[in-house]
Amino acid sequence: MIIEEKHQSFRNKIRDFAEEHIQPLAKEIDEQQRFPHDSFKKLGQMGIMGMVVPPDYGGTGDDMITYAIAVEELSRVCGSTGITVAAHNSLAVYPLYLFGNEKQKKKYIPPLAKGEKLGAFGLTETGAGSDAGATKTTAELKGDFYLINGNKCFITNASVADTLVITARTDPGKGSKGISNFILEKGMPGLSVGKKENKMGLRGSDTAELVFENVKVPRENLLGNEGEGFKQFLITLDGGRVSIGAMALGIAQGAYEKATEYAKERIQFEKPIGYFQAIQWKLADMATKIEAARHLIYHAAWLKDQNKPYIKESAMAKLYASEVGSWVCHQAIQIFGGYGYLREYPLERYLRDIKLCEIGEGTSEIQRIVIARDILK
Ligand code: COS
Repeated sequence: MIIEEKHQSFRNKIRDFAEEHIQPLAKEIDEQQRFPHDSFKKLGQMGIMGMVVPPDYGGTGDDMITYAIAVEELSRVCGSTGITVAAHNSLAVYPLYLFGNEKQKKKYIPPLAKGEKLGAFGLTETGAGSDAGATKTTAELKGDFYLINGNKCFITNASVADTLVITARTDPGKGSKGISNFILEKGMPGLSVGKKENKMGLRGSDTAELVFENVKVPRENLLGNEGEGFKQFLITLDGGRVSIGAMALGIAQGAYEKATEYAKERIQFEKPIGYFQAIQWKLADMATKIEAARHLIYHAAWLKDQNKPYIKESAMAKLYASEVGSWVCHQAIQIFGGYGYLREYPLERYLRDIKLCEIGEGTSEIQRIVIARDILK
């Protein structure tokens, strides 16, 4: 795995941008549950909304390591911005690029890649979370269109997305092989947004239900072929897991830096608390685990860039970064003591935000299953 000079200079650029434009909004969007539309317009102008696709489709064609750094640096100051960028790129733009035909790609990707439009991925249902193959939403072919009926829940960007990739069952008798993916557009009759969720964390990101009531979707909006949907979304989730790992890494890094600064400033027993070994050992463990998570994430990203298998590695990266990240956020609050528990300081937001990384795009339990299957296959 090689971190090149270009990665370092990109990190400097995105960090400057994040500290200037994203960080100042983080507290307010969390408190108000406000989606910061303008941030994504600006990120679009910087190319961050189309990092996973080449310039032919309006993207930057960056490698996966650069993309992971982008999500990491945004999440270092604001997890909500990090997850919105991750879901848009990895779960909406990327499957369109991977599985779309030329006409679909030319039509849908450029406005997404430039940040003029936002994307979402509708997979999860109330009865189809970890068991994503249990999708109940149906798509019935009626001549030159499909009629889609059903519901999705916990969908990131649901109420702000213009373009949605969703999964539906085209063949009820075929289990996971009877699932297909479709491209939907905001405003299609019968497509509506249901309940907007009031979340513990990532409150500046949008999470809502999607409702399909006889949505007429042109046959040409089928992504790939009928029955390929299950594999398409497992492949999509592999990439998505690297980005959620990067998000956890960024949040952990942000919490760790704040705790380190505090350890140098906070005086107790007439000394900065960083003088005491109880605090030193915490900081040393935090730094070591964060660095290990960073290596796992960049390694998984590098494997993908080399077109090498990375299913196990992306699951390991997400699993480790999210569990270690949660632990780091706990330790950071501990170092802050009573102040860490106050809303006035960002530490409690970091802890609320990072919890999602152990749940979304496959729980930690699912990551362990993916890893174990790969080991035992
Ligand atoms: N990439 C590509 N193909 C994959 C794959 C992957 N990561 N994982 C499995 N496949 C293939 C398998 O090779 C198999 O192909 P064949 O039918 O040709 O043999 C097929 O997909 C089915 O695989 P499998 O039998 O392992 O599927 P399961 O139904 O047992 O499900 C898990 C496996 C649990 C791992 C899967 O359902 C999963 O990842 N669930 C979590 C979903 C999730 O993350 N939900 C949250 C979404 S938030 S957007």
